[in-house]
Amino acid sequence: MRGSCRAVYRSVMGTGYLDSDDDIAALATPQGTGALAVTRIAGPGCVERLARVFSRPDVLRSAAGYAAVYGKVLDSALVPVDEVVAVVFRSPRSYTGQDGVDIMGHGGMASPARVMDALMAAGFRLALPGEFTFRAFASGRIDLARAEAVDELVRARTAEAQADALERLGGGLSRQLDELIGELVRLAAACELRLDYGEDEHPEDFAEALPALGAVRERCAELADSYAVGRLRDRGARVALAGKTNAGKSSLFNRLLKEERALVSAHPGTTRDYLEAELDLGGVPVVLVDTAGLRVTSDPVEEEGVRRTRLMAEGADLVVYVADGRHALDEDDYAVLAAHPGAVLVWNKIDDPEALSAPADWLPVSARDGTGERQLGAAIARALGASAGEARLRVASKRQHDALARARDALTDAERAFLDGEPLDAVAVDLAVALDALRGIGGKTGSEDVLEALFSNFCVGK
Ligand SMILES: Nc1nc2c(ncn2[C@@H]2O[C@H](COP(=O)(O)OP(=O)(O)OP(=O)(O)O)[C@@H](O)[C@H]2O)c(=O)[nH]1
Ligand SMILES: [Mg+2]
Repeated sequence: MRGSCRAVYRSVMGTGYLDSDDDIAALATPQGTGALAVTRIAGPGCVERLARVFSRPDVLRSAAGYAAVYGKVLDSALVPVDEVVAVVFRSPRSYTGQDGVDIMGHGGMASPARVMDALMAAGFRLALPGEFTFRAFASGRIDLARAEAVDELVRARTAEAQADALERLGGGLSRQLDELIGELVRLAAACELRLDYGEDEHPEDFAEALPALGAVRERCAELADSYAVGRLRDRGARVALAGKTNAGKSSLFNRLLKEERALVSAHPGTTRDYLEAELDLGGVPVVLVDTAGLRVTSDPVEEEGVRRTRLMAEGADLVVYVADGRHALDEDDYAVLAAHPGAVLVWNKIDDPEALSAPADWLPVSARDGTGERQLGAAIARALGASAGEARLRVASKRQHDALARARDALTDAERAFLDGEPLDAVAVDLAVALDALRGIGGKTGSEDVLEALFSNFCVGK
């Protein structure tokens, strides 16, 4: 257990993360019906403790790492509660770095609960959110960037977000940061050397280091910028379909979802309550919202629907404004569009012989026959800023983004200080700030608040 982590424990939630000698247990699979449920345990005494409630204690005790032991979990009256296969991990070759066991039992609501009761009776403590991963971090097995990647991986909702997180978990980001840190250490040493010599002698020597400094600054900036896409892929976006009654919003909603979810009819004012559904648009998990058509109405229920549409549109990351292409735009359309300057503009019903041609900037679409559907998906992804570019490494955590931005700014200051002829002391200070920021990403200089905030948001059982 590292010293910097030990202090965290006292500030965090009473019992907790730094109590690493405890044997902990948690259900690692979702609750509900399923073939299997995995209950995970870890801690220095966890195998011995499990043996107390296991039908074949000696086989379990003598199991080597990676061995699978068949047996039954027993309650305190030694009555079997489930038939399981226990996969044993031996320190340090385990997720946490400690001894651990993944107990594979039957799924469903009842079996895992009875196994957990038996474990609690044997003296296990229920694990805190992210506590297994915290132990992996505390034992030095993974750094903080990889610990975050674990959480991002299990929460990923699209293949793209999952691939990004997997790359970070594999250490892609950590290796890149180590390289940048190494480069900055070298630059800081060069700077110190000049300071030791007395900078009046050869201040220009440090000028040779400027291109390298600029390259590190550039890389920090690129990584910080990758957050916009990384966050979108991680969190997703809300996209609201808005427009007048009968424009074809619900038809478009169904088309994008590829199922007949929303009611469609020629009767204006069909949709009243809004509908939501999740879909994957260019790697971004999008919550698409179908809303009540905008019009002045004397029906109080429909009026409430219109009010909610306006709220939805205001709260959305993006508005897709749908117009009935058979009618010219009027001032009511323009009023809505003025309120949503970034809206994606859809000219619907172009299959209809009476349809007018789409004005400039409007996407010609037919919700009926699917014309323009692919272009619409691409336009939404583009408007969300989700075009991923070539970047292979992406950051998805605000903490990482902020640290990279801090490093970028400090390095910009360092370059400017040198070019302005300021004393090298000033440059050295800026380099130290940048180094500190980059080291913080891996958790090498992690503060207690950061660790607490980070791990307490994890899933239990991870
Ligand atoms: N020809 C043609 N008709 C369409 C198209 N899209 C929708 N319609 C028709 O337009 C009418 C209204 O469609 P909806 O999808 O219910 O329109 P809406 O915007 O959800 O309407 P409200 O919920 O009342 O605001 C229906 O009769 C649809 O069949 C299209 O692309 N082409
Ligand atoms: Mg509708």
